[in-house]
Amino acid sequence: MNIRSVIRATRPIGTANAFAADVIAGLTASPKNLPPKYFYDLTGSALFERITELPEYYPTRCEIGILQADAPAIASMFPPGCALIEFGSGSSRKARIILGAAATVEAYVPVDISGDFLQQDLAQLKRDLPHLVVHPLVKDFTQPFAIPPQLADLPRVGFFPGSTIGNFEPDEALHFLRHIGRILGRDSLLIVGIDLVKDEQTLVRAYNDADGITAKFNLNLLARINRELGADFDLAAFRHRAFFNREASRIEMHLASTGRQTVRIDGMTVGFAAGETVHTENSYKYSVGAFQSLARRSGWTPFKTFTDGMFCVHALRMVEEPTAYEDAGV
Ligand code: AVJ
Repeated sequence: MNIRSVIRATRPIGTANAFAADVIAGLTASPKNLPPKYFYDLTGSALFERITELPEYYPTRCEIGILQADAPAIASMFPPGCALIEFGSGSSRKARIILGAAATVEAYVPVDISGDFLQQDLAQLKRDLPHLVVHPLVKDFTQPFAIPPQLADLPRVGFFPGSTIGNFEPDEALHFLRHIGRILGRDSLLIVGIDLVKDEQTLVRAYNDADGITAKFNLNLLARINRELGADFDLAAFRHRAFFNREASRIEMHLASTGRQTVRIDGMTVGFAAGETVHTENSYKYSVGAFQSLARRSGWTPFKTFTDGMFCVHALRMVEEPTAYEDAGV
């Protein structure tokens, strides 16, 4: 079946044809772009793990350092007997740091679209913290979902580490923070990690590592399109580009075509001019004040920050009743 017929298909959109549809939409747009969520197939996830260990890539190390240093202070804000709800947990490594210091947490609810996530991690977590109720939810956390009924009455603390929110456009980040507010409800707390804006050299190096792992991570997107959609991208004919866009306060990653070329994707042809790029990722960087202002506009009240000067973990509180989806006006 070719891609156009996939796009036309009337059956429910599954993950494979959603990928095909997003790839075609992005590569026929001007300027060309691809959604960063598709970086994370098996190969891409392994490459991302290697990125987090690179000397140049400071965010993961810094956030873990902050969580370790400030876990007791963070835990001291938690209401007794609360549920810790993690958005897009992947590995429970960061939650574990908090859970180790927060004996008062009654339940841990990791929410992730990938069903095979952390089964092993969770088994180990249950052994380490036998009092803890662990209740994973296999859900797309960007969509509304209900807290399991047996946990619904517990006070709620949200956890969204990893600067993942930096992948969203600022208005999308605002919507997402509002959405989390509706899921967690009034009086909830939210712990969110976001990378800080800083000097250009540090930022640019973090996305242009000497070993070229970030380049491999970026190019894997084209390799994945070849593997899964039968395209014929020549990976040697594209170069990794990453730079800081100061006006927009974001790192941009692109794949630049080394020359004029055409690529076939299942019967369709996409042309590239020499030097033309596919924009593959934005990673927004926020000052403490800029993120707090975004949080306020999403209905959250900034409560406390934990920072090492490189990365910031924000604690936010939902003081008012969150606005309903229909009358949010955003
Ligand atoms: C997982 C989105 C936080 O933006 O720093 C790392 C992804 N891209 N190197 C980031 C990423 C290139 C990362 N986030």
